[in-house]
Amino acid sequence: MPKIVLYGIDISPPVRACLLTLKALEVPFEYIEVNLFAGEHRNEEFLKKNPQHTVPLLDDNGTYIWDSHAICCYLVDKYGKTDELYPKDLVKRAHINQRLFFDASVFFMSLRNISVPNFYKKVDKVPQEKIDNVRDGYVHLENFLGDNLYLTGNNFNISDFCCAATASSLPAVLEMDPHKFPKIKAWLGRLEKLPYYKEANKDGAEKYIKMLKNVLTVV
Ligand SMILES: N[C@@H](CCC(=O)N[C@@H](CS)C(=O)NCC(=O)O)C(=O)O
Repeated sequence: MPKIVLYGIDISPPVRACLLTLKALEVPFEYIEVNLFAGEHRNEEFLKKNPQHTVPLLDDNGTYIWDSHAICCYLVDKYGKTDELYPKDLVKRAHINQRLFFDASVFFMSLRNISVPNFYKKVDKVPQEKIDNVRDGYVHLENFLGDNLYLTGNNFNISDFCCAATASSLPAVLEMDPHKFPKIKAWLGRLEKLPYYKEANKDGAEKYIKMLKNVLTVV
């Protein structure tokens, strides 16, 4: 088995999506913490591996991959005993990709656009439009769930991991009203039952929420 290293920090939703995937696949890996607040992601050594200076970063025996969505797809394709978490079937995969790209371009970005200015520039005033983007994301996710148990059907896959890592962190900036979004609440409840969910996602999400909540004022 080649040596797999995941670089990350557990407050990061994209890092937690990769932790969920690695745990689900039961792939052994080393986890190296990158202290973003100390700028470790911008040192020369890290930039050589990921010039975009983001975590998560995967080192699979010298092959470097960044962006959580790309990492999760790669891990299942390479190490999955089955393709359940990222099916090869063209239509199933296209539906999963849609949810992954939604997370990458809309859902997680609605959070990052608020958290990054706070973490690195101490911006604590958040324009209402940014909060509206978060609410729009919740609305889309609730609609995607429809009558299904999970995001693309009745089995979970990596799109559930990526979107759940974001959804469970978003209350840092906007509480998720369970009356407006009952399907999201029930879906997260289902994922919480996974034996590795607490360690891989819940604990980090709670830490993240504690860091940001009550720090921000909507203007
Ligand atoms: N689309 C990327 C986003 C990764 C990302 O924004 N990571 C944040 C932590 S949550 C980060 O590394 N920020 C430091 C930086 O961008 O310099 C992914 O899914 O991996």
